[in-house]
Amino acid sequence: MTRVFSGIQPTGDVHLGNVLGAMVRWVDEQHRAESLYCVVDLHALTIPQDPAELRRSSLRLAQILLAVGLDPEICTLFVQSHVHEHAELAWIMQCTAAHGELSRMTQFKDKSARAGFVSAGLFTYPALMAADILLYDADEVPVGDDQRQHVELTRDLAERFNARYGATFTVPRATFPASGARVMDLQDPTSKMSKSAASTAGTILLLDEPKAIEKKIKRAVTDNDADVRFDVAAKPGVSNLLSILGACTGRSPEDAAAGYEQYGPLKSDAAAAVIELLEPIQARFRELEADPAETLRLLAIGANKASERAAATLARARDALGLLERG
Ligand code: ATP
Ligand code: LTN
Repeated sequence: MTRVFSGIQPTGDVHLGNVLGAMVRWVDEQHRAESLYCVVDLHALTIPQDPAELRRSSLRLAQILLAVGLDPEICTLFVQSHVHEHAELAWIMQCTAAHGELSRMTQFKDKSARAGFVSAGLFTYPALMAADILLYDADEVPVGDDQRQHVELTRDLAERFNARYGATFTVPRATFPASGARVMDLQDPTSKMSKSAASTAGTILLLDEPKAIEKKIKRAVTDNDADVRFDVAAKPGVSNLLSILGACTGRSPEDAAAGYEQYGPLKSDAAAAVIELLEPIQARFRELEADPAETLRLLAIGANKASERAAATLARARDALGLLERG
């Protein structure tokens, strides 16, 4: 059976792009493949975090993933720092990666140019990501386009290690969502909806109230000709609304366009569809939020399942490298 691994950082507020572009896909995939999903709190440490906020967001993100539909009986949902093998294999991956190849990572170049404090961890981050993936012998890694280069690096590291020390790791491949799953900012529909946007006016947050969702969609940027059709280059704003409406109702954006002659009704229906998608998720989230001990219990079950496999892979790597066994 295909094995899938993916991770999401517990930083910033989850938005509709994360839900449609990643989480909903993970929920589907858990039924098709043996899936592991990880709240990557160690990755969040690459940028200084407020401790209380980090603890809160890690728990909240796990609750959101459960609320969207990850089922701990079907998949393995866990927190990265609960499985210490991630940090250990990350060291081995840092010693497998070349300084030059890490220097070529475009995400590091972007983030380090913007950051006030550039930690060494921000630089070696892709080695930790490679460890995440390789520990579980993942075949597929569902990610956004921005992570393509990191998964390529993971493949190179696995191949290099295998060539030097003998077959140890499975070489994974990245998988990407359909283009309709890319949600754009409602105020600037040529940029993707992102938690790091300057203002939240164009971002629908998972926990936004229905009124706020309606308001944000009503104010979404469109254009002057009132023609409703899917044409990303000529009509980015309208196309984004059609993608959102389509994704929420299980249709292509082209099909979602049928029957609309004006922007008003399209916006009302898009808002209604988003609210219909998010309301039950919000309700389940509120229930989970009221019982943090239950979430911690579910995460411990996930960590136990993950640890078993991670320990076996790390033992293989240690042995291949010639690290002396503990007597
Ligand atoms: P930022 O843009 O601030 O770096 P982000 O909102 O892109 O953060 P990530 O934590 O990088 O969030 O991404 C989590 C997952 O959500 C990834 O799989 C990513 O591809 C997906 N994702 C993020 N934004 C969008 C979007 N606008 N449309 C579709 N998928 C998205
Ligand atoms: N770097 C990713 C998050 C991430 C990840 C992973 C994704 C960390 N480890 C392993 C897939 C597989 C991001 O910032 N979106």
